[in-house]
Amino acid sequence: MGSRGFADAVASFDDARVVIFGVPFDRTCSFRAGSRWGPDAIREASYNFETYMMDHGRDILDVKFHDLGNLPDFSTTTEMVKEVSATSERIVRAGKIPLAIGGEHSIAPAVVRGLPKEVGVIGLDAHLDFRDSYLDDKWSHACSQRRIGEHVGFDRTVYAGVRSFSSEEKEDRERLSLSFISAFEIHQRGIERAVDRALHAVGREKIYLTIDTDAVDPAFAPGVGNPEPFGLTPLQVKAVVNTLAPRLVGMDINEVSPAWDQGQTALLAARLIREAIIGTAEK
Ligand SMILES: [Mn+2]
Repeated sequence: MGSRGFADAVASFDDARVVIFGVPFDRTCSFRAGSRWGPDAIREASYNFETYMMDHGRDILDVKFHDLGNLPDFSTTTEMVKEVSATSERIVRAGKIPLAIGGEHSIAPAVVRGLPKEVGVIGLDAHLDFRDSYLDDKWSHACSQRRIGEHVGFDRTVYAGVRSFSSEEKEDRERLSLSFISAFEIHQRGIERAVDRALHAVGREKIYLTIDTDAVDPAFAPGVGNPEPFGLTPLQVKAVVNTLAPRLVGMDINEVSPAWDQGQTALLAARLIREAIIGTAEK
């Protein structure tokens, strides 16, 4: 491991309920590179927090979790997808919850492929990520939901917080009946209603959550690869994580690019990971 593990990840692999691993991969980045530094920056930020979480009334040390460290620096998406899927599958087969830290959003479908297909996928993202291919790569970060939908079904995945897609993505979305929840709808009608709608849309008990940090407004989380105005607030994202955590069979958080801010984006990601971990014990 290049740096310290995630704070309070003191359990062994065998004892852990949640297993963290980092994927420092940003080779399909189209605008601002640097999410390869995300996993270690998020781990470093994780030491900021108390183990007691006052809003949950419990201590994160009550939940056993382990940090595997980072996967290697892959040179191609093919290689990355193969190894990330294998790692995810190994964790799932051991009866544990994989929690991947990116790296870019291209890691998400790779983690999902390690899970059984009977899972609903809820994403938070400024972007629909529904291109069939981008810059000649089907595993680009811009295709994350397309690849996820191919695995679990286009009616079993929904991204929320969306405020940007191309005209081709719009056509494909309509043709393939992919639903989404816009950031504007969330601001008008509230985050609780959006989570209800997302759960209803995917129609599964078991949920995989993928958080592209650019779902959050760049005023709060400027350290991302593709910042997009009109985003969610940190508290709205916390509400999503708190609601979904008891049903999670896997999660990733991606696109934190620490060179582009003063550390606040990694700090938020670290806190959201802690919210997810403690929430898995709130069945
Ligand atoms: Mn995005």
